[in-house]
Amino acid sequence: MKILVTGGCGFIGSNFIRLLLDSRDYEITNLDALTYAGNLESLSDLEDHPNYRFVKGRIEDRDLVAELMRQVDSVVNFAAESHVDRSIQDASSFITTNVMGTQVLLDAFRRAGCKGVFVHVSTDEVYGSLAPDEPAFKETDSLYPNSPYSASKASSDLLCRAAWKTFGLPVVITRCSNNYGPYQFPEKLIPLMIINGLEGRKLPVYGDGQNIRDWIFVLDHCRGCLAALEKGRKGAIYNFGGRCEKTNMEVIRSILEILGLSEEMIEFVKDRPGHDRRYAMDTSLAMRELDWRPEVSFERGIEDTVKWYVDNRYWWERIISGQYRNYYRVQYGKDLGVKP
Ligand code: NAD
Ligand code: TDX
Repeated sequence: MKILVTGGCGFIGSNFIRLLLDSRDYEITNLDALTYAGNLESLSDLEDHPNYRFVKGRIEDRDLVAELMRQVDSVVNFAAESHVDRSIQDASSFITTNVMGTQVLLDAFRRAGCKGVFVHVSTDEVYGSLAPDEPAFKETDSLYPNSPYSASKASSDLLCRAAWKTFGLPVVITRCSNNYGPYQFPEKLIPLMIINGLEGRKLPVYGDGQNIRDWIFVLDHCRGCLAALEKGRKGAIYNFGGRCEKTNMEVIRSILEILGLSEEMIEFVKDRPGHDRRYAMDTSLAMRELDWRPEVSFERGIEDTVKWYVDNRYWWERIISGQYRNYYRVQYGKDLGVKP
């Protein structure tokens, strides 16, 4: 099988490519724009793998996508603008990439007559926010996105559904809860808190710190995406989650404890506007149809993750200094052509 993985230089995409190259004999093309969130260094050890190639480009580039689509069977679409706070500052790139880019991929997949599957990777945030006593989200729930980010992801899900209904495109949509693990960009809660702790900086907690997220180790999510690619029912939506609801304060306390640091490092800051209170996922459909379940406990996953950031200072120090942006020029002899 030949697979186009989009956004493969991001957090989840790079872990997914690693999993594929370790466990399958598929040929992978990684199409990534190398925005600020894309880091070629996350896959530097796999650059020369015979089943892997990197193409720098945007998913909304029709000509490039059409050409690549003629060379593959299936698509796994991770490419997105993914940070809620940035979408509150400026939503425009979220519309371009998440909405328009997804439609370009769908159109090109159809026109090229790809024989495989189009897996669209989405998020629990499309369902909105839960009250403390409400049941976990099901795939049949209505969409109530609350941030520009989640609204753009919900829009892309609906475009995928429309492609399935109108053209019979073999689309599978996955919706996952909050991921954590190696190679996550240090703007997201867990890597930010680990790195601030290691650097002796304050840990900024939004609002009262009682917002609840369902945390899943990234490899469990990647296994789910692979199951969706290989076994997913066409037209289906599958929820993935870690069955691990925790308040932000609980997560931060676990990190401080592993690092042997005091809670005095915590600083309560202004809340995120429109901050979703709680997410929780009902994953029974994926468990039944894909024979999937999360395998890594939070206790093990967070230990491993903290250890990874301690052991891989080089990786995140180059992000903080901006040095990671030079890697493309060093490897490919060309400028990135985009501002960080
Ligand atoms: P990320 O921000 O770490 O990575 C996104 C990648 O997409 C980067 O490599 C970036 O360069 C690339 N990209 C951005 N715009 C592009 C464009 N126009 N064309 C080509 N490439 C582009 O994101 P992530 O956390 O790895 O998330 C991956 C996907 O999973 C996203 O679709 C996100 O919505 C979804 N998701 C993430 C989480 C999570 O907890 N991180 C949970 C559920 C779903
Ligand atoms: O500095 C912070 N302080 C803080 O209290 C940051 C960055 C976050 N938070 C809070 C906000 C959230 O309640 O922590 C929680 C997690 O925040 P993020 O890491 O920004 O994730 P979230 O907004 O929950 O969205 C994530 O999960 C779903 C991903 O970024 C999305 O891409 C994914 O779709």
